[in-house]
Amino acid sequence: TERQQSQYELNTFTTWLLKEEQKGTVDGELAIVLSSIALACKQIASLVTRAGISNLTGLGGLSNSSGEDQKKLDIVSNEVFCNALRNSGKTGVIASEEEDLPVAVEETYSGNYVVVFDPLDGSSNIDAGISTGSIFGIYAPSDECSIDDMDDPEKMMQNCILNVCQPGSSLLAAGYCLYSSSTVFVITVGDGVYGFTYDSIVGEFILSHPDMKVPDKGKIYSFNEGNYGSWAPHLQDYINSLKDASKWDGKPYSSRYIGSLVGDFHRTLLYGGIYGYPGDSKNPTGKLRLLYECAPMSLIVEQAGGLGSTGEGRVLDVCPEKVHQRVPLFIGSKGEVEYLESFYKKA
Ligand code: AHM
Ligand code: MG
Repeated sequence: TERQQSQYELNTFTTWLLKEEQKGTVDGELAIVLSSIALACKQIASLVTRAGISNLTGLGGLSNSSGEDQKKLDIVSNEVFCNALRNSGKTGVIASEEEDLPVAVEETYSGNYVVVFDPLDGSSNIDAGISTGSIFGIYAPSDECSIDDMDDPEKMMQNCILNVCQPGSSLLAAGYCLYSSSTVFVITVGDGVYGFTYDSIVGEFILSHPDMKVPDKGKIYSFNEGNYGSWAPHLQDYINSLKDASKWDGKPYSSRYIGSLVGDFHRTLLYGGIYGYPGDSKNPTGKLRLLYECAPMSLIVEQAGGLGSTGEGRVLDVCPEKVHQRVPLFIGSKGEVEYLESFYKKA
């Protein structure tokens, strides 16, 4: 029989990790990588909260591999993530939205996990105090991209790229941290989805959302509709159908768009609905990056009973050829993503 929980018992992320280890869904080394990531997220949460009073708003003066201007906080958050992963001693290769190429980590002792991340997603929202987030994915350890190949840097880099370019279906773990009115850490290790809310007094993530499930349907759509004019006709038809009240018992879908994937996704996970960033005539593959944005979110949504689609197929089946490759994304409630896909099938 199960022991009754005392009212003074705290279910922290650390205790959850220990239980997952007992269940055999994570091993001790992966648990260390995950705790390091949770620590990085706590540090970024505090930096984001204090940005306006510690001179961390505005541009950092550099641009990233996708040609976007980096904010000061993009650069700092990337450093925080990299340091945390280095200090874990368990990561072999890391790839970040903010780095041109994957990096082989010198301080690895064992483990050699491959970690991909976007340290601060939605950073255009930062200066206005609006939600942002971090996203990460973890692939199985690999020894092929190792610092021992340092005498042949070209070979080392090719191996690192090969190691990082894996389909989302091979992810061992994925998660995100939302920096908003609360700081929420959401994770899957392939055994359901769990959400933890940061308690700044205890200094820990506390289990607040056990076994999260996305509703099968939800009448909220989240797209940057400013791009409507450059969308394909079948996509325009789809959006028009959501707005056509006569189709939906007199009440059309509601539109909600923060412009921060983590925030828009988190709402979709809890309330149901669909988030989309389609390709358009200018950017046929859309904006979001497969490796550290679309694939981790797709693993989470599938583990919660939803779908992550490119419009034409499962995001988790797409094998990246390039580290910063983009892919169209439609993600959320199963019924809503299937309805969107039906417009692609008709096209
Ligand atoms: P970023 O990684 O440079 O922050 O860009 C990703 C963000 C997502 O969080 C968000 O969903 C999307 O870009 C918003 O793009 P847009 O401003 O085109 O709507
Ligand atoms: Mg991003």
